[in-house]
Amino acid sequence: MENVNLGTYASNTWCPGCGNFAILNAIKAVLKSLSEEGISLENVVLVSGIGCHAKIVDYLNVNSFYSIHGRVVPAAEGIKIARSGLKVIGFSGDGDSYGEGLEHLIFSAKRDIDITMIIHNNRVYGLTTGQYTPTSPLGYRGRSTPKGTTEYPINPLELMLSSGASFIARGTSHGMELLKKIFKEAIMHKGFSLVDVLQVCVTYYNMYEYYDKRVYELEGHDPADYSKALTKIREWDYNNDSRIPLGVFYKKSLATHTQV
Ligand SMILES: Cc1ncc(C[n+]2csc(CCOP(=O)(O)OP(=O)(O)O)c2C)c(N)n1
Ligand code: SF4
Ligand SMILES: [Mg+2]
Repeated sequence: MENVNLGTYASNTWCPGCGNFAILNAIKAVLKSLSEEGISLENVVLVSGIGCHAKIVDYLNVNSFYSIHGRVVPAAEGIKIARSGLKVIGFSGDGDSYGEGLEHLIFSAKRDIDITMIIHNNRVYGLTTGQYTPTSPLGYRGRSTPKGTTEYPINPLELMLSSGASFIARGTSHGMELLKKIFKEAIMHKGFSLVDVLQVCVTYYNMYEYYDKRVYELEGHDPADYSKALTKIREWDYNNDSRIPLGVFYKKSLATHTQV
C-alpha cells in the first residue's frame, strides 16, 4: 500500500468555522480509503475553480490543476479525455459552476463525461465578499444587493437531472459521515456525478441553524426512478421553507462518452 500523506505546506486561510473544512476532511478520508482499496492516488487528479472553495487543492497532496473561474469542467474533461484511466474530481463553487461555468456543467452532464463535480454551494460569492449567486434565495441581502435580490434561485439539481446527469446527490457541511459516503459513491460512479454540498459560509451567509432544523436523509428512496428523483429534488427549491432532503437522488448507468 502506498504511503498516504495528504497534508501540504500551505497554511489554511479559510475563516474559522467555514463549511469548507468538512469537505476537506471528508475528501481526505475518502482518498485514504480509496488508496487502502488499491486505487493509487497517482491516478487521481483534482481540479478547482476560483473562489474560497478552490483553495482546497492547495491543502491536499494530490496531483491537481487550479483552473480559472467557471472552467473547472472543461479542465477536468480535458484531463479525463487525454487520460481516461484517471479519476478526475472537480471542486467548484456555486458562483463558479452554477453561474459563470453553467453551460459547461450542462454539457458535461448531457455527455455523461466520467468526472465527479463537488460543488461547495454556500449560496454566496465568498471570496469576493458576499455578492448573490444563482442559488441565493429571493431577498438575499449582500454587498451587491443591499435591499435584497429580486430574483428566484435556480434549483441546480433539477437542472442537472434534466441535462442528463447520471448521479445527483446532496450533503451538508454539518454531515461529515454522509459526505464521505456520497463522495465515495460519486467518485466510483461510471459517468457524470455531481454532489451539491450545502457548505456554510459563516462570514457572509451563516445558514447552520436554518439547515440544521430542516435537513433529513432520504430513506427508502429508489435512485433509479427518474420521477421519484424529480419529486424529491423539487421538495426544496433553494427558496421555500420546506424540509431539505439529503442523499443520492438519482443514479443510472450509461455507456459514458469516454467508454464509447
Ligand atoms: C473570469 C472571472 N470572473 C470573475 C472573477 C472574480 N471572482 C473571483 S472569485 C468569484 C466568486 C466566487 O464565488 P464562488 O464560486 O461561489 O466561490 P466561493 O468563494 O463562494 O467559494 C468571482 C466572481 C474572476 N476571478 N474571474
Ligand atoms: S468567506 Fe465564507 S466561504 Fe470563504 S473562507 Fe470565509 S467562511 Fe469560508
Ligand atoms: Mg460560493
